[in-house]
Amino acid sequence: MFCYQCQETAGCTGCTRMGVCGKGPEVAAMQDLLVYVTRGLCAVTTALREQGAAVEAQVDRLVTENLFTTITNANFDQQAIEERIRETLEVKRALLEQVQGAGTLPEAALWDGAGDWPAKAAQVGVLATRDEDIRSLRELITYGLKGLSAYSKHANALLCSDGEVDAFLQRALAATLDDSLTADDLVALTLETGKYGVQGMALLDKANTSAYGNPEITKVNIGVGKNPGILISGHDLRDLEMLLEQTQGTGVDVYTHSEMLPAHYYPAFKKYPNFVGNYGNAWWKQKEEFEAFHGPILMTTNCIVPPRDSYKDRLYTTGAAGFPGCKHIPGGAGEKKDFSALIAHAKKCAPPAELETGAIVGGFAHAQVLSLADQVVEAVKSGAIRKFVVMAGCDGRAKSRDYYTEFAKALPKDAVILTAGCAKYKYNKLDLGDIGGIPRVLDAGQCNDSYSLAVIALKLKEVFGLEDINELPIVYNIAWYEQKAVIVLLALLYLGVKNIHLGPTLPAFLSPNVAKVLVENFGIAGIGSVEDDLALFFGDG
Ligand code: FSO
Ligand code: SF4
Repeated sequence: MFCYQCQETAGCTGCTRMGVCGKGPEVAAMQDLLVYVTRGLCAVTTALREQGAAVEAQVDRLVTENLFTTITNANFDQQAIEERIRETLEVKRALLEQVQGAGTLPEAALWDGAGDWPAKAAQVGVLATRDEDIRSLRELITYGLKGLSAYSKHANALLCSDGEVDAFLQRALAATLDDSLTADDLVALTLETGKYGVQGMALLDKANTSAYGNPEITKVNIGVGKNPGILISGHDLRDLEMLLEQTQGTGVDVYTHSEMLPAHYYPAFKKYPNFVGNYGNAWWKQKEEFEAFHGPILMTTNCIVPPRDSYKDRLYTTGAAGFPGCKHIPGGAGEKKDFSALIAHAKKCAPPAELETGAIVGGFAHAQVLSLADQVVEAVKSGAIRKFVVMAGCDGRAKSRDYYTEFAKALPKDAVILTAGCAKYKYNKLDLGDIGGIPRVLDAGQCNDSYSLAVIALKLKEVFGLEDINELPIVYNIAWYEQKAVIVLLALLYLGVKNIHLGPTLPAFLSPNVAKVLVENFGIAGIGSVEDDLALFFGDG
């Protein structure tokens, strides 16, 4: 196997025997093959679109779900992945018949699934591209598209889609098969991926806020109640809504975990009396925390850590998520999922053990922050707020990520953190206080809500009458882990944001030359020591 798509890749170079995430070589091989057949399908759909033919929404969904399935920690179930390969080959076969001059399509589009799959997978993985710069750019684009697929899929779950995003996604994925493209072509496509990243996140923002209202300032309980509970993790708000509906009057409470925390900020979910609070921390602490929760856990998206036997029978998956031996709740976009098995299971369980007490505050997505715009602008003009520090992104296991806690603690008292994603768990329980009533940690929501941070920055640029987004008193110190962070990064680059610091390590999939392009054109940098970075960000006084 060879996989280097996430920040925790072995030795900062690549997982070759076993994933640090727990992904074994057989699953890795089938994920490689799934990406390969999906690329092939995209070459077919792109050719059809060029011919003027329409592509059905079902095919668009198959593409996004396939890519989502291969995101880090989403799906460890080899059979489920093989089933997707079969389905993709079947859909591709039917569409291929409609392509004029199909013989000129790349091999991935023409492969019909014959032969030994593991042997085929070994020929089509990441290392199949020999040139390290072309490989680096192809993978950078592919990972961005995986993130974009995740966000599109969440919008699809709320019956929203954007045909332009789907058509681009498929065109760009097909382009990663095209040997005639130069490194410069692929750099241009990388930036175009960022453009559609913005569009995809805007789509999801609209889907979420139309369905559930605009996030608002909210205090979220981090303690526990006395009833048995169901813990819901991941990012899918539609799954949460269905779970809340179905648990009404059952005596079972619902708690959010990790990236589901921001659901509490939406007005629509506040009406459910059994929506008790948030339990635990970021994804990587789940082994201890799921054990202590005592009740069933629903993983709606990625961020599964291979479970301990002690709670494996309580772990359920749905959507793109999967783990062998764990029950999977079926249901596609627009379908009602049946969570009765979890509810019956919860009734037999003890209430969650208390991990902590108190509350955390969040809900600072664009509408909420813009409603406070006068106060914020005044604080900046008076000097009460010197700088905003965007610390969005992911959390992870690496000890080196303690940097972010120390950095948050050491920030000057006139700095405000803007955050989104699970990176927040590194500092959202520190009491960092407020500046004239504005909390020093403003949590916009999930990683996709980084879109809100961009909207806020663009609004401030307008209010201050600036030419360039980089003239704002905003600095970027972002933590990344998996591929959704890649699309957020590409989106920020597309919006013209410069000098983003990315840590705790730079992606292994950036070849030295590709890293050089990002450094020279966008000022991308890694992180240093807390002291040095504070001096860098605030040294101008
Ligand atoms: Fe975190 Fe996991 Fe949202 Fe990622 S929960 S790491 S960037 O999947 O998706 O922020
Ligand atoms: Fe390794 Fe990350 Fe790939 Fe898992 S997802 S195999 S940890 S690079």
